[in-house]
Amino acid sequence: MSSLKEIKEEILKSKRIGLSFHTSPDGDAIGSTLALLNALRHLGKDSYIISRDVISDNLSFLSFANEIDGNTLEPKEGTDLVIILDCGNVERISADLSNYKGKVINIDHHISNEEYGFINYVDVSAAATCEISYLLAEELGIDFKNKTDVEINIGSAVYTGIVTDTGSFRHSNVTKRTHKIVSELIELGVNNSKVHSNLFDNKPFEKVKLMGCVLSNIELALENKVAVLEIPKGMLEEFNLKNTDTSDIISVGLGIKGVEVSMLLKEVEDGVKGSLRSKNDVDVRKVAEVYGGGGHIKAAGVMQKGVDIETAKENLLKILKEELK
Ligand SMILES: [Mn+2]
Repeated sequence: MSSLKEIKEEILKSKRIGLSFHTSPDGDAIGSTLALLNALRHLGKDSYIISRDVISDNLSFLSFANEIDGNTLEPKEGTDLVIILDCGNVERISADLSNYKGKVINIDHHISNEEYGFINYVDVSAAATCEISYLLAEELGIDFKNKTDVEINIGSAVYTGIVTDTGSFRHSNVTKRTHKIVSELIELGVNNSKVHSNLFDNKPFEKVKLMGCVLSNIELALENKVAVLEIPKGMLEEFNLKNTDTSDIISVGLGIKGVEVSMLLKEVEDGVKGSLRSKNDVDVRKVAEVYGGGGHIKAAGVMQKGVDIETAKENLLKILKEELK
């Protein structure tokens, strides 16, 4: 793995820097990127967001979140460095780099990372890419003891990614370092309660009704060890929620006594998007990888193209059956 110092040196000698993340960005992708953007702007660096995705409502409170508007799809003229955060492979980047000839730095924590950068900083022990953004900001000279708006804005973004990627500190990816960084964020004055409220107590009414609809059709499979949740084609439109993040619905399945794996299947234009969460020992990344997906041991995702929701479900259950033995 490269060092944060190397990344700092590349940043300092770059003239124009574009930042991007994985498609359908979550709190960690957005948080780690906006933390770095705030730090770069503070250093006076010409830096901007490249994204085909639009910021989701519950993350719009973060500083510069409004710049994630889906309007800049590829690097701007004169860009000599692109930094990708929280994204394991090139296909998932929310930016079109096909015409870009400059350098790419890859900062991530996914074990399946394909090291596609000129510098790859992949720390699989980080609970969130936001942990790395925090350390990189320090490396870049941000002093979190200063407690001005700049540090608090960076800190709030970092806290957001840590909270969302750890399931509010409940997942086994949480380490001593996670809590150490968070303790420094609280000392700095990051309002943890306000961040939680923004993230989780901010659902559109229609979203709660959608959750009700999905939950009323929940099924158990493989001797009640797997919960299956489905969002068939048209359901999101029915509730007027086409661009809403639905990944949080999956955790309800994991809350069921005896369930080891929760699976959410979402029918999209060209196939079925599957999300998998594991409670204990089942490695759902292995299951996702069989169909070209990836992620972490306890949280993974996979896109199955050209199949219907029933086939996608049977495919994943077949692999899961082996894993549950
Ligand atoms: Mn992440």
